Formats: sequence, C-alpha cells, structure tokens
Amino acid sequence: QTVVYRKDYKAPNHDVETINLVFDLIPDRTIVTSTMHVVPREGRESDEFELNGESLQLVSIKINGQPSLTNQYAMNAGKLIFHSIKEPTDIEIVTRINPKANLELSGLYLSNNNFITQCEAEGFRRITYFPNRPDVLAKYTVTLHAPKECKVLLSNGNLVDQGVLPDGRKYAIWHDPFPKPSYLFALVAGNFTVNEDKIELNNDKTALLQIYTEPGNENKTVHAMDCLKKAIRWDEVRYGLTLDLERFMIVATNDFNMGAMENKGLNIFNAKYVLADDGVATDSDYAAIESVIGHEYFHNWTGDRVTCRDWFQLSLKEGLTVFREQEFASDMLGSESAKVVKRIKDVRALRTAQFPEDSGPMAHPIRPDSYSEINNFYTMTVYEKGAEVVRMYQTMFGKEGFKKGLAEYLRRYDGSAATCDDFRTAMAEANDADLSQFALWYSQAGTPRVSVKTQWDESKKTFTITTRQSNRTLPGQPKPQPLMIPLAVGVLNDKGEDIPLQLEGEPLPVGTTRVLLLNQDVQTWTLVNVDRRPLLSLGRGFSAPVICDMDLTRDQLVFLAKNDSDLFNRAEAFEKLSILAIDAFIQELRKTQNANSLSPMEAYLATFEEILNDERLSPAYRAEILKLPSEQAIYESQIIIEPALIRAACQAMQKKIGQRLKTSFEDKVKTCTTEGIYKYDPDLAGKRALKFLSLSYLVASGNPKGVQQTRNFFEKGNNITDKLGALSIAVHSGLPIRQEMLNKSSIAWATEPLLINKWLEVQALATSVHGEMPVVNKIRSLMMDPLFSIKNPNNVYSLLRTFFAKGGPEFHTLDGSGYQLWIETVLNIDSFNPQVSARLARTLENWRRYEPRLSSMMYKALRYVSQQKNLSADLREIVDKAIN
Ligand code: B3K
Ligand code: ZN
Repeated sequence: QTVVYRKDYKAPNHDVETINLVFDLIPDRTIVTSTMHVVPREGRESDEFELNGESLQLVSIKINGQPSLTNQYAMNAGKLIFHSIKEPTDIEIVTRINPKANLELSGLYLSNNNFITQCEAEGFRRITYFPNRPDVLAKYTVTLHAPKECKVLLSNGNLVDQGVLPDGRKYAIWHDPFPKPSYLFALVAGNFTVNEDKIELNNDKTALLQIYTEPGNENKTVHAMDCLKKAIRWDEVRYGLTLDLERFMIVATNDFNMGAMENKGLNIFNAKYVLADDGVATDSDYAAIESVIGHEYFHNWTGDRVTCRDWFQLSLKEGLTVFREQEFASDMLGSESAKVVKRIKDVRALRTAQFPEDSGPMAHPIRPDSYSEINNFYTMTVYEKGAEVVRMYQTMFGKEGFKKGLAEYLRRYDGSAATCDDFRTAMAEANDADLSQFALWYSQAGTPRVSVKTQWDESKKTFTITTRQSNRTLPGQPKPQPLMIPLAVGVLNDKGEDIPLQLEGEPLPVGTTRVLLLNQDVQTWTLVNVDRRPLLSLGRGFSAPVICDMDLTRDQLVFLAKNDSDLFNRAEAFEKLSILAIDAFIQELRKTQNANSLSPMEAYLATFEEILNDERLSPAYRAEILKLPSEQAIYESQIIIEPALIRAACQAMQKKIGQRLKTSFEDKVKTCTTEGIYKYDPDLAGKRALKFLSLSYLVASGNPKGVQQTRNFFEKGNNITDKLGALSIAVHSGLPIRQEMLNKSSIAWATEPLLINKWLEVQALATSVHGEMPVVNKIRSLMMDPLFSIKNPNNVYSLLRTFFAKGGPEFHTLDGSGYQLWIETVLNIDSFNPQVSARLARTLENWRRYEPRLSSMMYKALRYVSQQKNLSADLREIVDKAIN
C-alpha cells in the first residue's frame, strides 16, 4: 500500500490559472471537455506537469489547439504527465465517465437520477485529468449540457447564461470569480424545486439564497433557510466576514457519504442536515441542521477563501470551522445554561469517540504525518480535537485576541493555500505571543493527562495546586514533550462558594475562574488568603482536550455536583459519581450475577433527586446531566470492556433509580409535556428531553403507567420527537408493544427516507427479548427489507454502523454472529463504496480493549478481512492498522 508522508510535500511545478469545463451530461456516458491555461511556476523543480485521473476514459488531448503527440505525455498509475511544459500553454483534455456506475459517490454520480458531485478529497480526478491537489487554485467556467428533462443546472459562482441548444437540450454557463482548488468544484443537474430568499449584506449588497430539494420537500426548508441567514449574519457580526458571492446555493440529496460539503457557492448536503418539519425532524435534528448549515457556510472563509496547502493540513480548515460552528450554535442559544448543555454534549462526543481513537490503532496528531487514504482522516481527531486546539487560542487570548488572529490569518493568506503553522504564527503575531511550544499540539498524538494534587495550609492560609502532565509514548513517535495547556480552575470554599483567586505575589485577587498556563511536566501554583477549607474545581468548561485526574472522594464529588458555580463542572462531577455507582454494580454483578439486591448509594440517589427537582436548573440541563453515561462512556472508564455486564449494570441502575424516584419522574413527565402545535425551540426541546429521560427511568423500572404513556406519546404525539422518543424507549426496553409500534411506523414512514433511517436506527439499538429472535438476526432480516438499500450510505450508517458501534452485547455476542455480519457487510460494501466500508470497519478497531473471548474473535474478523485480496485502499488501511 502506498503511504503519503507530510515531509515529502513539494510545491507543484505549474499553476492552472483558468479551467473551462464543458459537460455533456448523459447518465452512463458523460463527456467532459476540459481546457486549462497552464502556467509554469517560478523556481519549479522540473517542467513536468502532473495530472491525476481515476476511472476515466481518455478521448483526446490537444496542446495549444493541436492534437497532442504520444511522446509529449506519459500515462501511468493514475497519472498523466506532460513531459515538458515550459511556457504558458492551453491544454484540452476530453474524457468520458459513467456517473450511473459510480456507486462510490465520489466524483460525478447519480442520486435518484439527478447528477451530483462530491470532490473532496480526491473526487475531481474521477471527473477529468487535473492536478488534483488543494494547492492548485484555478478560476472555473463551467458549461452544462443536459437532457431537456433536467430542470435545474448548477455549478459554482454566478450564472452567466442559460437556454436551449439547437438539438433541444438545455444548457447553462457558470463562472466562479474566485480561484479555488478542484476539491471545491461542484455540479448539480436534475429535477429539483427551490426555496429562495434574499439577504442584505453589511456591504449593502444583496445576496440571493437558494435551497434546492427534490420535489415534495419544498416546505421542509424553512428552518434551513433561517439557519443560513443567521449564519451569514453571525459571521458578519462576530468576525466581520461578509458573504462574497451574489448567490449562495444549497442542494439536498439522499445519497451522500458524509454530512455535507462546502463547495464554493454551491454547498451539497446530506438531506438529513437540511430538511425539517414536525413530521420528519426531531429536536436534535433541528439543532444539527443549524450546526451543519453554519459549518458549511463558515467554510466559505475558512476553507474556501483560504484553503489547505496539502491534506495533512486538513485540520486547518476543519478544526477551525468546527470551532466556529460551535461558537455560532452557542451564540444562538439565549441562556448560559443552554450554552452549557451544548458544551457538555460536544465534550461527551469528544470523550466517547475521539479519546478512544487517540488511544487506538488509528491514533494520529490533528495534523497527521502520513496516510495511505486521505478519506480515512476525516476523523474525530482532525475535526473535534482540532476544534479544541483552536478553542485554546481563544481561551488564552480572549475573544478579541482570537478575532484579531483570525483576521490576520485571513489577510495574509486570502486566495491561497496555507498550513497549520501559518495559522498558529498569525495568531501568535497578532497577539504578541510566543506559541512555539503550542506547535506540539499539532504534532503529538494521544490524549494528554494532567494529574493534579492540592494542599491547603491552614496556618499559612495557602492553597497549593501541583500539576503533572504526562503524554503517552506512541510507537514510532519521539518522546512526548510537555504541552502548553490552558487549564481553567476555580476554588470552592466549604460553603460551596467561589473564592476570589489571588496567586502568591499578586496584590489583589483576579476573578473566581482563572486560566493556569501549563508548560512544564510539573508545576506548582500557590493561592494566598485561603482561610477556609477549599476544594478545587478543575478544567472548568473543558478548557483543554486533556484527561484531568484528581483524587476526589465521593463526598467531594457530591459537593461539587451540588455546588460548583461552573455548570459544566457540576455535570462532570455528577458523571464521575454515576460512573462510580455503575462501577459498583458491575463489581457486584461480576460476583453474584444478580442485580436485585443492589442499590446505588444513598448520597448518589439524593444528589440525583435534588438535581432532578431543582427548578433553578433548566430542563435541558437536568435532562443532560441526569442521563446515565452512555455505554461508550462507561467503556472508556473500564480497563476491560465487558459489553454484557455493562449493559446489565446500566439496566439495573436505571431500574433502581426509576423505582426510587418514581414520584419525581412522574411529575416531570406531566409538567414537561408540551402542549399545542410543535415548535422547535431549545427550551421546549429541553422539556421534551427531560420528559423522555424521566419516562425512560420509569419504563426501566417496569412502571405500568410509564409504559402506557410511552404508547400514548407514540400514538398521539403531534411531532416526530415524541413519536420517535417513545418508539426508542419501547424498542430499547424490549416492551411487548414495540412490534406493533414498529409495524405502524414502517407503514406510516415508508415513503420518507429520513424516517426510514430513524426506523432502522431504532432497531439497531434494540434489546433482544428472551425467547425471541436475537437482534443480529433481526438486523439481517431488515437488510432484506425493501425499505433498506445497502447502496445508500444513510441506510448503512443508521442500521449497520449504529448496530456495530452501539449494539453492545447484542452485537458482541459470544457465538460470533455479530462479527460474522460485520465481515459480510464490510466486504460487500467495500466492493462498491470504500469510504463507507472503511468507516464501518472502524467499529472493531479497539478490539484489544474487550474481554478475551470477544477480543480474539474480533481480531480474527479483522484478520479475515485483511487476508482478502482486492480490498480498497481505504479498508486495507483500517484493518491493517487495527491488527498490526
Ligand atoms: N469538507 C467536507 C468533508 C469531506 C469529506 C470527504 N471524505 C465536509 C465538512 O467538513 O464540512
Ligand atoms: Zn468542514
């Protein structure tokens, strides 16, 4: 397998100043005529002009209008190389491609007979021969010729002309004034309807906003349009960044490998991040749409105007844009407590998905040093840890300092391709700071650990905080160096109040939350005038992507969970308590296999109840904090993962809590039931979340009224949040009514792809019921259902990826049937869509952490796949890394 190394980067020999593309769009034989104006670069290494191509049929080549001679170029291993381009030259290349046969969904493909493109990272080479690398930026003019049934013909930039060709076909010509890398090229042609609107920009220009969807969905784009307008406004207000286009288009499709794509002026979205109404989108979907619309829009500056020099710099645009998206979503939430809920959710996602990645076989720094398939590196590390690294600049320099740094970065690199170092340097210089040590965040993989010890000296009234950072040594990596870590802390007195923080040598206290800037292995800070017993609140707001270790007793955790003024850290303390409580159940179950006699400790239950009934805390916050840690989060807390035991412990805990706090839960179900027509609003969403949280505890405890209410919400709910919330509880708890509910929904939801995915996902999380078909078999039969298509990534993610990643003991069965299904589906999908098979395959990569009986079968499954010939480069990289 070929591996690409960051250290091998070489600048291209040539620039492509302009490219003129003409597409004759026919589903199984599209002709692409590309004319490039190629200009040699000063100081180039050679005169060779290198283009990439994949799955292309070459029709003809002309150089400066003349048919080319075969000795002018060579073709090998996916490359077309012109031997000697010494002068500015026009090269015309005609290729033929087959969009209909393109099931990889990379390049030009069909979705429901509409033409769609996806070019990041390396899809453009499947359209035409081109230097398909992000540091070659060209100005594009695109002409589309299409059958007359094609109602809509789109590409990037501005519409120059459109009409009917002499043969009756249609045409449209688009010109994008901004130079862009080929991965940002897009084309859409087919039958769509459009919802359009206008926005006045802060430069007094007006931009046209359009959202294209398949017919029948025109009423489901109101929320997305609203989000787009908010995102445009937010970027103006917060960062002074204005939309630079006359029109901004979004197209929704049901066949898409990932979430969405930021093609300049023509974003293409997975329909699930665009379409919303009370019948198809849950509260979480509404929130996710806002984030993804924001994310892709923000790429217009961070990604499109300034792009990446090479794919190792991916986090330069992704980490930064995720951070911007998170700040946007947070600013859209009115209250502090709603913002905290968002932060808790983001951090939970980081811990349950990125931390394991960072300690497993795919561990890589946010700026990787090598890859064999770049599509495998659109990871939680590059995106989410990358965003945390960007956030640390803001933590260190404040919002204004960050804004200055961002402006400086954009000023320096506008219209070009930059590196992570360029960004860091711009930040440092704009803020007059030395960030050389901070560079380590880009080169060191693994989650750093910060162990903290504190000591209070009653007589001297000092409180000493000692931090020790340690970073895991990774095979083949240099010994890790201490990082620069901004650690936000507060100190509570024995009444639970924040005390003013005054460091030794300071004349006065400075606030009650402060950022300690760690930069050595071991460091000590001494606070003075601490006259009552203090307790440290560590890593407030998750100020750095590290694991903080501090030996806290149960009582101290209870104290923090009840009193910490930092709502994020209250949730942290409560989560630690929950893990302790579940751990006790796990220990006990390991011994007795009987959970009936178990009961969580009183202090835990009392804290739980107090928070549940604390009306000063928003329902959304209470729902988030009182949710039992996910099984994936519990896996992270265990030395050896035993899925069955962990599931049993969680169920037993839920049952006990449900029994003990019955009255409070019943009260919440009642008071949090939202009346009237459905409206998405974070506060109402919070109420619904608390209602379903309460209901899930009640149902877990076998409460008949809870079961009845579950049925009612499903039958009578006037929105999908209620219906799906109820269905999930029924299926996950194996209630007898679940089958009837599933049948009803399969009939009611059959014509709506978004709902089919939800229907599949719910069943991937089912709990099997004694005497009935095991869930693995149920999954197999769902794969035969006409509602499921293995060719559709959303279907595969909803059913199979959910099952492999979150099925717990239903997937990790001792008879190996889950792993057998994994092998079959991974190999099957790999034969037509490697990006999806590779993503699916990653669900077994942390096999080493599971109990021996399971881990040996997991290893065998991975090895079996790795022994197959003809694996895609994508899948090969994942399975080989996993077993070696
Ligand atoms: N930049 C795209 C991701 C492309 C993934 C290619 N395998 C979406 C985003 O991050 O905005
Ligand atoms: Zn992105």
